[in-house]
This record gives sequence, C-alpha cells and structure tokens, in this order.
Amino acid sequence: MRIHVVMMAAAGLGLSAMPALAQATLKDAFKNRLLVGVAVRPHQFTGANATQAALIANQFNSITPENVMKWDALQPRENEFHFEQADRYVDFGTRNGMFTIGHTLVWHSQVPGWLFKDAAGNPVDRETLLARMKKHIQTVVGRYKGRVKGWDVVNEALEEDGTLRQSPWLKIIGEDYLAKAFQFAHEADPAAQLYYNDYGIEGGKKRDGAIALLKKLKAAGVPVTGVGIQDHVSLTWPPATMLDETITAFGQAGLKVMITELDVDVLPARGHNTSADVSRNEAADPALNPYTNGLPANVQEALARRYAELFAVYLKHPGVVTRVTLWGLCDGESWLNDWPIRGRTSHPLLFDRACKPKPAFQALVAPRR
Ligand code: 9MR
Repeated sequence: MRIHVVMMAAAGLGLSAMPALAQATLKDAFKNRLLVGVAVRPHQFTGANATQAALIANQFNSITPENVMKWDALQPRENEFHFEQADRYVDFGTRNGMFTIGHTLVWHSQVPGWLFKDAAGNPVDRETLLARMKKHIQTVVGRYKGRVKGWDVVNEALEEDGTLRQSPWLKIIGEDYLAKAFQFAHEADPAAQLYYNDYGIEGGKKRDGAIALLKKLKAAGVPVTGVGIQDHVSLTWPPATMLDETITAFGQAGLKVMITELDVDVLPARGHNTSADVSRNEAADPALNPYTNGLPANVQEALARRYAELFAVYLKHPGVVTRVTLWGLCDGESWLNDWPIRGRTSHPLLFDRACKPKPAFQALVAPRR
C-alpha cells in the first residue's frame, strides 16, 4: 500500500485513482511467464492523463504505440521526420522499464500519399521504393536502437486466402520486399526482435499462408524473430483448440509468437467475418449496438471466461508465446467503438469506460480455482 501511495504522490494523482492502483496486477499475475502489454495513445504516455499513465505503469510491463509510429505520423513528407510523439512514447517506456515495441514499419495503410509516387504522380520504380523503405527503416529503427526492443516490421501482408496482399509494396518491389524490410531493420539494430504481424491468422487458409511465408523467410536466412498474432477475436472465434494448434505450428517452425493486439469483440456482427481490415466500414443499425447503457452481467461473465480461456491457451506454450499485448487500455477508447460501424458502444478490453477493472481483469489476476 505504501508503494502505491508514493507512486500516486509522484504522479500527482487524486485519491480517485487509488482503487485502480491498490490491487493485484497483470504483470505480476504472469510474471516470468508472459510480458503483458498495452497499446497506448499520446495522452497516456505524455502523462496528460496522469491517472491512465499511472494505471499503465502499474499494470503492464510492455507497451506498443497505437498510432504514433506509423509511417504517416513519422514521415508525412519525404525526408521530413516528426519524432516528437514517438520520442515521448519511447521515453515513457524506457523510464518505466517496459519492453517497448515499435509499430509498424512496412504497412499498406496509414501511409502518406507521396510514398508510392514520383513528383508527376506516377508509381515509382522498384529501386526508388526500396531506397525510401531503407531510408525510413534505418532512420527510425536507428534512432531508437537499444530502446525499442521489438519491431512489427511488416504488417498485414497477406490476403484472406493466404496469398500475398496485392499492396503497392508487392506490386512495385516484388515478393522480396518482405525480406528487404527485415534485412534493413536488422542492420539498423541487430539486437532488436523483428516480427511479422497480422490479423486473421489464427486459423484457415490465412494461417497456412502465414506459416508458409514465414518458413520461406526463415529458410532464406531472413532475420525474423517471430510472428505477431493480432488476436482481434470474438467470444467464439477462434475456438481455443484452433488457436492452440496454430501456436503449436508456428512454434514448430522455430518462431516466437507474440499476441500483439488482443481484444474481444462482444457486439453482434453482420455474419461471420474474421477480418480486422481497417478499411471495413458498415452502416449503423441499433440492433448491432445493444450495450449503450453498460454490459449485462451475463455478457461480462462470458467475456471473463473468454479472456481466461485465451490466456490458458497462451500459457500452454512457454518459451513460444512470450508477450500478450491488449489493444487499448479502457473500453471508451477502443478502436472497436468505430469499426466496422462508427459510433458504437464497445466493451472489448479489461478496463471499462471509467477505466475500472472488469470481471475479465479479475479472471486473469485472481483466477477461480
Ligand atoms: O487502433 C488503431 C486506430 O486508432 C487507427 O485509426 C487505425 C488506422 O491506423 O489503426 C488501428 O490499429 C490497427 C493496427 O495498427 C494494425 N492492426 C489492426 C489495428 C486495428 O485496426
């Protein structure tokens, strides 16, 4: 208790923060087994919201930047780098002794308009795009060498059928763009862990495609440390057995597995769709937004059981699954409030809209035996 009081005094917090801090923590619950991380936003890592900053420092031992290290944030115009936010993010992680992640170097989304074009607006050639990729990766990874411990190097390069996504990276550079990205990142920081990160690879053809791709990269000597399974999941998909088999298969291929963007969507959906593609945008329908006044107890319980089930699967793979990162701290700021339908009231995380721990949190820190 004394430690918490000291921490709060240091962070200049009011008493209202006390209940959230004076309790068991996720990082202790999984100590020596899993790092537990969270995706963070500027108001949290700059300390503008001191309560949330303290909650993050208290509960988690790893962080990922939700948006501030994407290409459009770091290099909006060619050779014009903006590091203010990213520097503060890395400082927060370093100060708090957290395993600090970089997200993400090579992605088809959140990229500035100039990246794939020349001055006349025509697509650039392979050599130009490779040079731009190299410059970006070496500048960014080089700047945080030794402090950012792991990078999502290539993000979401696969289609739902497991073939390579027809992105500008693939069309302009060709298949070896993945190997090049890992190579450049490795040159810039040989000690950093380097991941391939994707959603929907928990099962099916996309999983098979990911395994084949990663085996091929490893066989060619490409410095890939592991695979990030994003795990934007629902209450029922993927089934625990499927996830378990998938992690086993990645482990057998010699890869570490990170759970990089975990959240559990409890809202009803139009049909079954395992895609977390940010470009999905569906029409609103009140029937698909049933929990605007809070989550009913039976759904809270189902969510708690689901979180417990997922962590039980992760824990079955010691040495393979080494980190689990939640994609956000409190429900009110989850991306799932606006995706795939804008303006819904979503409840996918461990802390509610008041940033108070939910039954799902309790299920992880104090499991019923
Ligand atoms: O949560 C992120 C949201 O705030 C952004 O608007 C969106 C677009 O950049 O990206 C979200 O995060 C995505 C992550 O970077 C990659 N995997 C899917 C995540 C959810 O869309």
